[in-house]
Amino acid sequence: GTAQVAVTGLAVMGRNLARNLARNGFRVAVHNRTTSRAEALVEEFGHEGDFTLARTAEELVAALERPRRIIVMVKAGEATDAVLDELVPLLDEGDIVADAGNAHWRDTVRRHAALADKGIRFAGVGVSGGEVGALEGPSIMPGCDADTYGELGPFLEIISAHVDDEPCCTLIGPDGSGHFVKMVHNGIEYSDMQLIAETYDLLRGPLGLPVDAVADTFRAWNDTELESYLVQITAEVLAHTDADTGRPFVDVVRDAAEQKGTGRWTVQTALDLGVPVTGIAEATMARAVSGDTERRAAVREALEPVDDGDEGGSDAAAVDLSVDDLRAALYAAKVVSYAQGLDMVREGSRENDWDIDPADLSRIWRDGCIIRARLLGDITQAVEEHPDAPSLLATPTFAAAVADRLPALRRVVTAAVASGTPAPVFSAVLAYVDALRAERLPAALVQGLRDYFGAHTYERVDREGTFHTEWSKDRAEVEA
Ligand code: 2AM
Repeated sequence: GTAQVAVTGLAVMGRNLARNLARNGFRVAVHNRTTSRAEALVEEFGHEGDFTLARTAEELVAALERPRRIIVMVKAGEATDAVLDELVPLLDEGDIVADAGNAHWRDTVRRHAALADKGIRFAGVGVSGGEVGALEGPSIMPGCDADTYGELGPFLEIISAHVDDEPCCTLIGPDGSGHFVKMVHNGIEYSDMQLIAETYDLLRGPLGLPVDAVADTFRAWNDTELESYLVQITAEVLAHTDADTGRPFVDVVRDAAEQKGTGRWTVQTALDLGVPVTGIAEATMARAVSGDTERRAAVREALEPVDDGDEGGSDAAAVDLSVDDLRAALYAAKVVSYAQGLDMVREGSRENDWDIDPADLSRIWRDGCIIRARLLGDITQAVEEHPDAPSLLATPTFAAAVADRLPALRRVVTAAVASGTPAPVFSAVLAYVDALRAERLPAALVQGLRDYFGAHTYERVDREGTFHTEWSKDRAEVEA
């Protein structure tokens, strides 16, 4: 065969990746379980480049030069295993299979090991950028062995987004590291979106702006430090009018956010690693609350007669909040949430021996992906200059940035609480910063309680050692 690379799984993401490869001059073999999809691709877009239509897995394998490079873009989970089961017996030692779907990173670790036993090189490739990104240049997060990257990387780097001449694609680390990083990316995406949503809610509620003014506000913010894809499309979505009713689009959409599960995976993994990603966690929980429609209705009704003294309505003076406060708070909260995400990547890397360079992430997230933002350039610089800083919040640039905006963030959370506007991510990241800054935390009391009921022991501030107080006897302290 003479094709340099294959794509199997030609739903919209796979189709667009295949077209992206062909448009960049690569000879691409295309295959899909349901052949009509592959035929349609060649029919419709064949003029864009050099496609080879493969009707079967055998034809796909035969179409490729060696070592073969096969990109799998099917539904994550069982479908991926089904495709691997079909392909692998047809492959030769040294061939490369890259899973570009949204696999759980633990599945990728498992598949990498299983295929390595058979001499097949496996890559888990995180791809972000949606349909348009897949076609025009996504951000790509590959996890694989270095020799595999040598064969596969040049293809991925050429089709990825670029900032100046730098590709938004680099080898993240071994086996599951690419999908791990993609997962954290998606978690950050959850918190970014929820923060934007909370900001919108406060602008419309307590500040009383009409929706078109909120749209204008986000549009103006996109020329500031908040410049980002998500802020830009927020302005567009908010400015959109429903053709049917003439009402703002955002007012006719049912307010129950869905999730495909990567936020949940991020939180589950973070809990396993013991890393507090409170922004991502609250964003994930907020989606669950929004989708809990029956309970929402029941509790709303049950609490209807309760007057909790909230200001309600749109009394901006009563809550002491300005539009500029929200801009500053949104930036600060984003920074905190990114800091938490980067901490999680560092811990995951340590736990799995992946040796991930955190500066790589912010660098390849600068363009192509959903969380692309001006902020990511500054994060890259800070992490490069201070690789050993235990938190992004401990780097000079971002310590100053957050310190400057902390009063605004506090006013935003205060206003949210006073007006009864739920702002779980704003509240959570502020509490996180306050906890990190605190001289003493009430964790000391928690330790005392644990020692009381479970003899779990404690350490002292003034002496080395582990201690237990004999609570049920004379309350003497003993060395444990
Ligand atoms: P299909 O067109 O034959 O359904 C997204 O669903 C993509 O994953 C589609 O290309 C789909 O192929 C493919 N897919 C889903 N389950 C699959 C399976 N078990 N085997 C192969 N491809 C599958």
